[in-house]
Amino acid sequence: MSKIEILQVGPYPSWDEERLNENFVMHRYFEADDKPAFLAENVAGIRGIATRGELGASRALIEALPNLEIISVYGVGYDAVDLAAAREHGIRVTNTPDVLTKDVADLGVAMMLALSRGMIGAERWVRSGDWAAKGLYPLQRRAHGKRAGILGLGRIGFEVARRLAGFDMEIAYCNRSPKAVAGDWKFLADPVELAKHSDFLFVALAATPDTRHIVNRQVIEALGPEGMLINISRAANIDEDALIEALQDGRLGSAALDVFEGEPKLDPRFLTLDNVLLQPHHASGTYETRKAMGKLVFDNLAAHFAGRDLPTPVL
Ligand code: 8YV
Repeated sequence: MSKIEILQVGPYPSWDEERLNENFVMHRYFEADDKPAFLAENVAGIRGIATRGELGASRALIEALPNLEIISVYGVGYDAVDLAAAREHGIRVTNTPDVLTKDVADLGVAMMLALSRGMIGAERWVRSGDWAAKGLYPLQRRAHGKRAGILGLGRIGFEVARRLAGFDMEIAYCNRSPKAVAGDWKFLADPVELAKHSDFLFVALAATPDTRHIVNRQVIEALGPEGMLINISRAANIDEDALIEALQDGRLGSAALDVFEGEPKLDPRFLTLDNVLLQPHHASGTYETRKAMGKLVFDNLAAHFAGRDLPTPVL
């Protein structure tokens, strides 16, 4: 029996690609110079897409594949998949939740600490010889005991809050509705109110059309000149122009960001700011988590084509 053909939209680590290549015919779309010609040549046999959270699958791509049955996403965020198109064409969609939750939360908390305590600059202070030449590193800001706001108390937001409770922080959250798991954490229905009650505001919600720019100018100004914004979700959840302008003129204190509009290309204005911590969308980027994500991408494809229940279905 011939192997099932899969369109691979982005690269995976070698261990994932070996497993996929052993079991499927993988068409490496991301390497094709002439993508329309590549699709035309291979379209007939392709029954699945293997993609990445930030790459997704557009309506155009979905509708270019008449025999497409499933889209398997390497990542928890499936906002780059046109779900309406998938639904219209009866195509299954899967993602890789849970296995990455705690790593993403860890990096969010690490970003808060690294930026509030000036660790990146401190490393440069030592390596550059400034410590010997200029003396003590400038004082930084405390994190423990401060006020933390969690915008989106989903799996990742909950793990962030759970970690921050260990820093004796006063925790509030904003969600579509209060969550029983939140215990005595304060529920605020309005993102502006949450920002007003936060020294550190974590953006941890899934990106949807309804959440686009939920962190707008008003939220940013409510967080204020002493506040820090930490984004471990999607850039689309923040009005990036409003963010940059507020960082430039001091209406916002600082920002720690793992995601950007147009990534991996950033708005060049970010590179002129000294009150930001810039990270290359690697919150789930550990060997342990990425191996688990890659296995789920494979397991969902294998389950679908074997007629079994999908391990982690979205649609
Ligand atoms: C992944 C992510 O790094 O899970 C997601 O949605 O954005 C990240 O955890 C990314 O999708 C991998 O390409």
